[in-house]
Amino acid sequence: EIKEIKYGPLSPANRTDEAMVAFRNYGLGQFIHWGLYAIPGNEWEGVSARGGAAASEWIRSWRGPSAPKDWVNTYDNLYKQFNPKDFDAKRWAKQAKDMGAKYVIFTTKHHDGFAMWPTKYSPYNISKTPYKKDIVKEVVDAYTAVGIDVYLYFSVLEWNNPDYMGKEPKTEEEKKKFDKFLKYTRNQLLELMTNYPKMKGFWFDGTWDQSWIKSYDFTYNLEKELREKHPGLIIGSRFRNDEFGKRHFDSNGQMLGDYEQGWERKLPGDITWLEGRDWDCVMTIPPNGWGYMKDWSGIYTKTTDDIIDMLTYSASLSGNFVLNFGPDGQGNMHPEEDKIAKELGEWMKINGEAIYGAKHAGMTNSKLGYFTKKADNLYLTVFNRPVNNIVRISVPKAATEVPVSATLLVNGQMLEVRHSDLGIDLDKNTYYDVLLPKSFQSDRAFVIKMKTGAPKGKAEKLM
Ligand code: H79
Repeated sequence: EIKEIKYGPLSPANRTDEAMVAFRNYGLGQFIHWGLYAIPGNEWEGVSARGGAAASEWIRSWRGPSAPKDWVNTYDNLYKQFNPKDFDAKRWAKQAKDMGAKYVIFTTKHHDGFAMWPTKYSPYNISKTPYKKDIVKEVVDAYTAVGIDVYLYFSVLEWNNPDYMGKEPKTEEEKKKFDKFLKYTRNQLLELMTNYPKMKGFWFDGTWDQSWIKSYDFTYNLEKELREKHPGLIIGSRFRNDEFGKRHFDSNGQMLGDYEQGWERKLPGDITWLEGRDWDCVMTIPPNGWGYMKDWSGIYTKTTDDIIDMLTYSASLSGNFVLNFGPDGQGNMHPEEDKIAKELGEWMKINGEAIYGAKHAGMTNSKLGYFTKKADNLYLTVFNRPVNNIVRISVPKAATEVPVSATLLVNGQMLEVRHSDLGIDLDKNTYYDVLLPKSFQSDRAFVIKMKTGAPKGKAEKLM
């Protein structure tokens, strides 16, 4: 039965305005985690924080015998050393552009509470570092200049703020403190939208504590205000919860926000898991760890092929794939990130057509590869090439749209399409075989682009 909910969604499901259509068509994005945690890079004075902190950007929470003495205090003072001499937002933006990213999500403030912009509302910000300059502004300007939309990552939770508490504020004093914190959060968010009017949306994080969850009246009004002040603003499902404490989705299952924000380092199993919602997947190259990690040895770090797999898989389920980068304390990407960005960009230049603006094709993905569609184009990204060079695509016999011609995206070569059929009435499917030339070789996944149209003629009988 339907529950009466006062604090449900504030924006319509499946928005069709220009900003939301742009979001829906991005395909590929870049995440950047940059903050004070870039300085230690997941270790301190030769001691690795692995195992002692969940991820490199969580190093402040490093405890136990291997943690340096007075570590929290050391961490909180790292800002005095933040002076990234190699930072050049234009270089990052060019790299992202060459990689094929259509949007970037940049950490304005992570859980440590340090602001990468000169906020008026806290002294703990970039202007107090030797670097001094407004990093958020440099990022917004450089990326916007090359046509990449900018989204601002913002952690509500703050580890070092005495006004913040994880639990529900109960005493008068706690209530006063947390009320101050809520006002501060509002001020910062309005400040970000005012300072960087070109920003397209927020990517919220750190909203899981009871203090925030119990503030549903405040957050409801805040979301309303943010939307009013910045028409077209895009907010994910992590920002808010209803009055029953339901996060992401209200108690009636309605999504809160414009896109589903639950796909962090994981992917949906199939299209039915999404029920037509917009979504993004945010992914690290190491298993976990978003901020800079000096040492990538001894862990499985994803390959360019892994990334292409996850990207095309996301597109086949109509979602955006966002690849994370964690630059070091000087403003340089990890060398392996540079390598992956370059290789992914080379692949996207050829095959991006199968990703940008491409949607779920109504076809079943298989080990062969993943399907996307755009207008009357059907794309199949092939990861496992059959040894007989016959790419067999099964289509329900009742289908009114079937593959009628095919080319390879890499070189435009026409491929023969053969309609074959088992000739058995019980078989619900009929088969379209795309024949790959033996001479065609590819080191990576490749894309077959098919034109679809009404089925014609009788099928050849299969043996
Ligand atoms: O910024 C990156 C991570 O640092 C951040 N999100 C990405 C984008 C992140 N923070 N936490 N997590 C990811 C994992 C959260 C784990 C949680 Fe919990 C489990 C939150 C609530 C339950 C662990 C236990 C943290 C708080 C309690």
